[in-house]
Amino acid sequence: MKRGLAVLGLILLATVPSVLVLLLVAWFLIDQVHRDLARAVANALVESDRLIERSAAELRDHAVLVGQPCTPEVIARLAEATARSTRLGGIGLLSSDSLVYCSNTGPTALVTRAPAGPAPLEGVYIGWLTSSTSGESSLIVHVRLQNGGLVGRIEAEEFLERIEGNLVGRRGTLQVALVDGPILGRIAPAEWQSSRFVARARSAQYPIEIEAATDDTDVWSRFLQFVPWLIGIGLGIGGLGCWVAILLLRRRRPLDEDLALALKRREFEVHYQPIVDIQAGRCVGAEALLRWRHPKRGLLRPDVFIPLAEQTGVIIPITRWLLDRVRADILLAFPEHRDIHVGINLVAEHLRDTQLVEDLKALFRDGALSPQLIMLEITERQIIDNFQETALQVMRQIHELGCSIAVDDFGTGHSGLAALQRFSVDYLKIDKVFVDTIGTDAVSRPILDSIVDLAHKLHLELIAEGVEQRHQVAYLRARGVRYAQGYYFSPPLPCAAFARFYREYNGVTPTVAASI
Ligand code: G
Ligand code: G
Ligand code: MN
Repeated sequence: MKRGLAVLGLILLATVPSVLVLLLVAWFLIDQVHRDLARAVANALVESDRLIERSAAELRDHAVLVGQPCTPEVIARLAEATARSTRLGGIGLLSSDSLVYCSNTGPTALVTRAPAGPAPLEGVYIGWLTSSTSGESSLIVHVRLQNGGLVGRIEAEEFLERIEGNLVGRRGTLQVALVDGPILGRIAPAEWQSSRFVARARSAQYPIEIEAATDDTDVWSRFLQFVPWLIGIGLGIGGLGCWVAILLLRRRRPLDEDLALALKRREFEVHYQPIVDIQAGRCVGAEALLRWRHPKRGLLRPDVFIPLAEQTGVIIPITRWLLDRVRADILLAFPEHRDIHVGINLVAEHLRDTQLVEDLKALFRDGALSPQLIMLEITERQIIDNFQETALQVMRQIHELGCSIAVDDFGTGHSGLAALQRFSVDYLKIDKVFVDTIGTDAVSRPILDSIVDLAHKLHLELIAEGVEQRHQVAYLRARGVRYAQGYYFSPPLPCAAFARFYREYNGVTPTVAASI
């Protein structure tokens, strides 16, 4: 569950920055398009004002004609001026009552429309003229003088092309309209579809409004230029995220977290190392040794996790589970021969209160298992550490139940001989280091003999541990040591294998249960 959340978090960590970068780029591009459009409109307005001013200046060159009658000579001069003009498509003379009475094409009585406003005085104004045949409007530049004025016509198409500034070439559209008047015209690329982005502005001098627009192909084409970068950034961030994710997921969970769950997940096993009566040549039981089948680290030996279980307190429920397991194993694997003695390892924690005694009582409650079969092993060091009232009481109660007590690893701790007497134990387990001295001239060699003598004087039974060689067995037997365990007889075995060992060693005919 926690791990799932972690994975989700890491995926987000890897993707969110990429998405944010993508959004940022999109926002940046859209903003860029808006600004480009605004700039295009501003440029177009500058061009448009300039075009109107130049046209007005050009018209003023012919101011002498204003007020003259529309003679063929005047018409010819207007036609010539029109032909020479690069901007104007027609020039006319304006009477004092604002009527075009003469133009390059001849006498006329045209009214050009100007946007509503105060009656025009001297100056430059613009208006429009809508063709009665095509319905298209053109821009009319008025230059008003005292006695009349001049007008010049700029074709809408010409006007747009002059102010456009290649916006259309870059997939835009440009439209010019007169304020309170008609749309003069619009130019757009042939495949123009929609105006997703629009910018609009008015001239400060003339009632002209210019609008520029583009569709999103502009954004897309810009976006595509960024794609290689985006892929690079995305891969970079994603890769970094994955790398971190893998590192975090690979990181081993601390063992104590696993240990707390191991019981519930049924990851423990019990192995049995046979204990042999070397005087009688019989297997009499075993020491129960925990194994932890860790899902990732494989089979773990107790020296790795027992200290941890002690620190975290889970040793109490683990031992309770072990006791139940041992009981079930004995009842199942030895249905007829229930004289299997089993040694159970304790820790100091077990001597601090009477919980263990309660657990033991529960174990024997239904009478199926005899308390005499259970031997509780406490190391010498743990006994010394617990030289106190509660520990004494716990051990007394263990004895009252009928179980026996062994001092484990005897000789390796501070030899608390006084403690040994007060605690009244039944067995001493001679540590392997002393058994190893048999047949050598090690300095510690006499200790083994001392332990054996001591045990005899205190009427304690001895169990030699870590016996590996025949001459060790011979020596121990000759010295009167009764029990031994070690690789010479057998390593710790799973229950079924131990049951087989027991039957073979003791020459018991196999029963149905032996095949377990
Ligand atoms: O063979 P093995 O590695 O299992 O033994 C290592 C030590 O782990 C043993 O000497 C024994 O003291 C300890 N040990 C094994 N099983 C248990 C157990 O169930 N409880 C406790 N407290 N110690 C155990
Ligand atoms: O409870 P105790 O600390 O005695 O546990 C004995 C430990 O020694 C266990 O880890 C067990 O697997 C191991 N062991 C048992 N017999 C032998 C043996 O003959 N030789 C060696 N080297 N180790 C043994
Ligand atoms: Mn032990």
